[in-house]
Amino acid sequence: MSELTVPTAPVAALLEEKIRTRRAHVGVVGLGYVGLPLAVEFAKAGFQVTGIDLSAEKTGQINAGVSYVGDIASSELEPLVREGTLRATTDFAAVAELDTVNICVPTPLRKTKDPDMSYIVSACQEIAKYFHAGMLVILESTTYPGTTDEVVLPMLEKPGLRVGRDFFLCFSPERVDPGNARFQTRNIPKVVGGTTPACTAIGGAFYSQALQKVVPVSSTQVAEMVKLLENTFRMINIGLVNEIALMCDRMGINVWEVIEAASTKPFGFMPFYPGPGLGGHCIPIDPFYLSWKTKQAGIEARFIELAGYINGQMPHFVVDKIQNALNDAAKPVKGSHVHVMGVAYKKDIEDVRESPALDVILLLERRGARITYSDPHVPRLHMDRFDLVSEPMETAASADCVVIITDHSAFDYGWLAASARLIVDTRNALKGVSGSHIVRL
Ligand code: SAJ
Repeated sequence: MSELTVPTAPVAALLEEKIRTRRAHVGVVGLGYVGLPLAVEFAKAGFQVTGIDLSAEKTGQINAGVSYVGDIASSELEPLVREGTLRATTDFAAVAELDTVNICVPTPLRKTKDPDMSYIVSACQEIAKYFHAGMLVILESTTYPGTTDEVVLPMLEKPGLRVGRDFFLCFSPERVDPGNARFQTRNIPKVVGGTTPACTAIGGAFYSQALQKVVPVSSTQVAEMVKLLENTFRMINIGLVNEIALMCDRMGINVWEVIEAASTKPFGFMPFYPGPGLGGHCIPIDPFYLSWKTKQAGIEARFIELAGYINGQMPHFVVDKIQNALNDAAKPVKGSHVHVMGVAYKKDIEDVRESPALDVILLLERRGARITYSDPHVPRLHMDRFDLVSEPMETAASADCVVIITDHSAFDYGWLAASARLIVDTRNALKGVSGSHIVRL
């Protein structure tokens, strides 16, 4: 005869009560530009928070109350560490004491444009060692639809533990826009979808304690797809406007004027701008997580592939413009001094990941140009074939050609237009400035 088992309160009710009374011990794995702000928000909401990261340098800085993430001031972090609300460790054994874990690790692409799931897998392998009943796990890393239920869930399941009853699993896309003063972790609506309805409910209750708006959806796949739609939308529209720029260039039409006038339409239009290519660690990458998955399902993501091709062509187009501009000045690219203004992947930030400036510099160097650059946010540019340091903007005055790749606010464009012999402007930074020495995208 089976022994009488005293029915325990449903695990969900116990966990939800811990969350609502803020007695839950919150964990965040991956303390980068997504994880650290999330950890801080939950600590500020009154939870005990433990951050886990592989980098002892990162955890050491956090435990010293020093922030290395632009969106979090040390003055905001230090009190939380001092009062013991937030601590960081490299030891995953801390998971044994946690009630919730958010996974915020990178999801890059391999060179073959296949998803690199190694960070998610290794984080889950470590979490699984200390994982216990009653936990809520939420994956935040951008990934293809199906990852949470097909990759993460099997790594957490243990004999006798059933998802949605004994533990809870969700996906919630990170929407952090580094440097955005208006939208920060706390006030960006938070989409969350669970493996089961009970998971979604717990995930929603969790985020509601620290964030302003929660948007529950019916499954992890929907939540995974939301993020991919958001960023694929941007990537394809940037590709469209880059193709429009190529058309306008061929027809001698000022594409910037076209976009400015189209933007007067008060509905049904959203301006995007042409540029030297597509940089960053989100937009050039996220859509290929989607196209990789759809290929598995036998569907060709043709818009993504085409936009990827067009965006990938822009650095070549820019280098051709530079070559033609030098040619018009009877100067070969070979041996000419080309000065690059701005190498970060977008204005007023320091990140150079996937920056089109890297492609432009490599292409010019292959054609024999001598390259220098100025970027107040990027003091040094170390790449496989060369090692450059940012030079004063005055260097532009002595160059055979200046190319504006990233239109940082810190540049003095009036001085540049008056001082440079020849300028290729890929960002319309010299809008309204005329001169036969200025060539626009
Ligand atoms: N770009 C263009 N033309 C445009 C817009 C962007 O060429 O009209 C280029 C940029 O120069 C850059 C690349 O595209 O090289 C990406 O720029 P981005 O403005 O999309 O900035 P990201 O990569 O920082 O994207 C992030 C994303 N945030 C998240 O994924 C959480 C994206 O969803 C945001 O919409 C974007 O920030 C934002 O709006 O700032």
